[in-house]
Amino acid sequence: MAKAALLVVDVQNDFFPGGALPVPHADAMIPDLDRVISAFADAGLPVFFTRDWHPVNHCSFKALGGPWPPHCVQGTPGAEIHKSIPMPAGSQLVSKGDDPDRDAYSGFQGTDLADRLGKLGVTDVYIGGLAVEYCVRTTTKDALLDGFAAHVIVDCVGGLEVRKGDSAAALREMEDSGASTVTSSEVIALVGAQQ
Ligand code: VGL
Ligand code: ZN
Repeated sequence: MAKAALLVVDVQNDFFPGGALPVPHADAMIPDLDRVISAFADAGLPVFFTRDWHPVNHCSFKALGGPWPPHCVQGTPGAEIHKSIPMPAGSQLVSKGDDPDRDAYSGFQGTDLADRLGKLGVTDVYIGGLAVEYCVRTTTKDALLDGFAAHVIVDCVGGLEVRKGDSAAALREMEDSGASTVTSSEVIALVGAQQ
């Protein structure tokens, strides 16, 4: 039997408008994402939140030769999960990117996420969050490599669009790797029907 889990990727203040590395219009997806989170919680299905959790001297920061402004520094307000995205009781947090010398976009890289999903008997992961070209893309591809079926919730992701078209290319790349794309309404109907 299929068992679903929800992976909410990096919905942290710094990735929203006003933050250090904002995804344009990221707040537009919050209502749909919140409905999906509630649907999983109501169905008793596991909900995981990944968070980018960098030390101040992280190698991805411009001052250290990386591509990004400082963002999601451990313990700062920018690293907190957005206050309009409630974490249901029992949801699990996965921190990544905490090694100063290693860039880590995927929620599976250097974490025990695969083990935690495996122990729960999860077969299918539904993925939403930020940013679609970086952490959502790499998390989705690693989920597939780890043997999970991966489904990207297209209206619950947003892209940085460093170059125009990056988000669309990322979605194509995930599909080419074997991920499916679904809408939040489809996921909510599916999860509701499993109860
Ligand atoms: C991310 C850029 C840098 C992400 C994290 O969450 O997609 N992007 N660090
Ligand atoms: Zn980062």
